[in-house]
Amino acid sequence: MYTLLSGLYKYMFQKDEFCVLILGLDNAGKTTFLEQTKTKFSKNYKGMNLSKITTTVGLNIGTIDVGKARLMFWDLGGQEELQSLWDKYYAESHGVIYVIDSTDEERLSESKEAFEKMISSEVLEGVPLLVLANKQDVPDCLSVADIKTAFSDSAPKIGKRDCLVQPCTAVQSLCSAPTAGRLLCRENG
Ligand SMILES: Nc1nc2c(ncn2[C@@H]2O[C@H](COP(=O)(O)OP(=O)(O)OP(=O)(O)O)[C@@H](O)[C@H]2O)c(=O)[nH]1
Ligand SMILES: [Mg+2]
Repeated sequence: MYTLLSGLYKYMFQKDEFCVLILGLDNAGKTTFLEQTKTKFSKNYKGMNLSKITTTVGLNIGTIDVGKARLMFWDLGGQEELQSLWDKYYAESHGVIYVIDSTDEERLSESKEAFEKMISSEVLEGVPLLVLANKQDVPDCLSVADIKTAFSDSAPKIGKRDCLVQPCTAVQSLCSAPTAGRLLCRENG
């Protein structure tokens, strides 16, 4: 009887958990995006002052519920010396959000290099990918189309995995975090 009831309880209330990595160069806006996501989707989370966010050394973790899915975000530091730690988290991730600073044309090729290294990992094969062209509030920033063009020769490495590029303004919470959730839910049935 206990097993039956606990099974029923789990069926009704237990959420499927997915780990989503947030990657990208330093200053791209990853932690800002995570903070906004937590603020928008966690009822009792007040959120921190965005101007107090400093560069991430290590990782930040955030959890939100989207429908029957629980998304655990791991926001990793993007500085060059920290990028070598990214692959330690690949095996456990169900999705990747890659954040690009659309105002930083100078570092776009550096970002593309880090992106290509990441998607070339066999461990991430088939893992859905959401690319955010962040800082769209800044006049004259690169558009999604510009970024797609700059990253176009990465397409063969992306292969058949689900991949979506979206404009984003993390400081104004104008991007859709659950897009990652929807991608994941589709991928995992
Ligand atoms: N204008 C503008 N600035 C943004 C936006 N998102 C983030 N920023 C700013 O970009 C800077 C870096 O943001 P972070 O969230 O710390 O960047 P990060 O990717 O976590 O950087 P690391 O932790 O060093 O890897 C901060 O000054 C943010 O306020 C945005 O949408 N628009
Ligand atoms: Mg950070």
